[in-house]
Amino acid sequence: MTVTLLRLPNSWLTVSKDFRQIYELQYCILSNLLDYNSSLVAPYERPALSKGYLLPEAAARLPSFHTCVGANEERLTPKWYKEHGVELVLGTGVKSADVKRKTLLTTTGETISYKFLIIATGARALKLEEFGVNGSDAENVCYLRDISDANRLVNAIQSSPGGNAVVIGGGYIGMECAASLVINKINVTMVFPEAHCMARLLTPKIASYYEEYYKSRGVKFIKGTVLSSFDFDSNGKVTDVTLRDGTKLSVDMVVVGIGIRPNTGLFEGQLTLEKGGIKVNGMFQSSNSSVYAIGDVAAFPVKAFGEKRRLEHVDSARKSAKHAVSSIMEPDKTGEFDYIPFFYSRVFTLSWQFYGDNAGEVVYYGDLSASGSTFGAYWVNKGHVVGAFLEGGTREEYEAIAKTTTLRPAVEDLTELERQGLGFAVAV
Ligand code: NAD
Ligand code: ISD
Repeated sequence: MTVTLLRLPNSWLTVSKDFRQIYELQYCILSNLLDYNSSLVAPYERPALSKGYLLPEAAARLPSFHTCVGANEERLTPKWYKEHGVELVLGTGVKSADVKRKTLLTTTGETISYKFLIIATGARALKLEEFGVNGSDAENVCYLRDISDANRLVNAIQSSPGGNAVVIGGGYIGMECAASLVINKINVTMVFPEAHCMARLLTPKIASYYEEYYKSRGVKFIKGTVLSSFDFDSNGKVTDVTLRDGTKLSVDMVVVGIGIRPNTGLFEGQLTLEKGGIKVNGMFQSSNSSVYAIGDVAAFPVKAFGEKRRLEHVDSARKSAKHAVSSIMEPDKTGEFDYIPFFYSRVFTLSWQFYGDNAGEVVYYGDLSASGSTFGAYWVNKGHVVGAFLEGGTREEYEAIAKTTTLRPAVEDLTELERQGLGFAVAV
């Protein structure tokens, strides 16, 4: 039986090694449906877009980063889908879904029936208009979610040699794009409302390390304020950015990374939602037993935290995809998903990983004042290590902090934990 893969751009969410088993069943996988017109390429690894794709030399380009190369697995080119009996439907959206009837209606007017549905619709970038600012359509205002956004960003970079960019947002997109702009010799000012960058994850002390490094590379920070309006030239290009604190900045280009919203629209009123996403159990099954949800759109139980989380990261996307497939194919052999959240980023020559939960007291180790150093932190909650961050570690050291957050060892003496530093994790 053929699989219908309804794909819209950048859907590594749907694809895992086990994906090839799918063609034994009748499946439908919905992926990134809202952007369906913007790209006609087979699923790819989105993390490349804010990193290697933006480099001035030897930039990453398709087909090199089709899924699943990021997981060190086979590269799934269009030929792969053909050879494995997977129908790859590009440039087609789903207009409506009827989970009771188990049907989908596509933008081409086709009705598709399914036995199981895996929702991997991901999320969409929040637009400035949602905060009352107009101008997202200007050609030098760039978002970054899919490959067409990345192409637009590359064009803007190439049209602004030695120019000025304002990066709005201090999260993953803001930090990774700012680093790429600097590497492209563009002057960068970052603007975000919080007191420090990466506020969802990092403590002020860790964030300060990265901000100082960025400053040493010429990046300016304007914190505690947001964009208020743009000025445009007669061609509709943004020339100036005015901030709510009154600052006016002259720009050649603007990059916006102000967060995402899960694409749940098709299923609202049909499936139970939680944390802004589709609520699923430990098998990734939604409130309708034939419908599964994975990746950024799924709110799943994180056993170790005793609550549901919606995780926006490639690692949970890959692993949730694999687990959902296994839940469907081998329900008797598949247990509840047991996952420790993992996040990472690479900018300039820096590279960090974080595992677990950033809750509780923070214990730092290493030299956070020296650029290029190895340092880290543990989060200790209710007497147990629940989270661990490490900058500049080796593979073995990252494995050690991952293991530590899985085992959650008890810690009584925080001073002793600080003294042992990375050695504590290595010895666990
Ligand atoms: P984010 O949630 O990481 O950061 C959003 C940032 O925008 C925050 O700093 C926030 O304060 C700021 N912000 C919100 N409203 C604002 C406003 N009106 N003006 C200025 N700043 C505002 O989201 P993102 O950076 O847009 O990233 C989008 C998605 O891509 C996330 O899901 C992220 O996890 C993912 N991503 C991850 C990686 C990685 O894991 N390495 C890399 C790139 C993207
Ligand atoms: O690692 C990443 C990355 O670069 C993304 O864009 O995870 C994300 C997504 O938010 C997962 O969809």
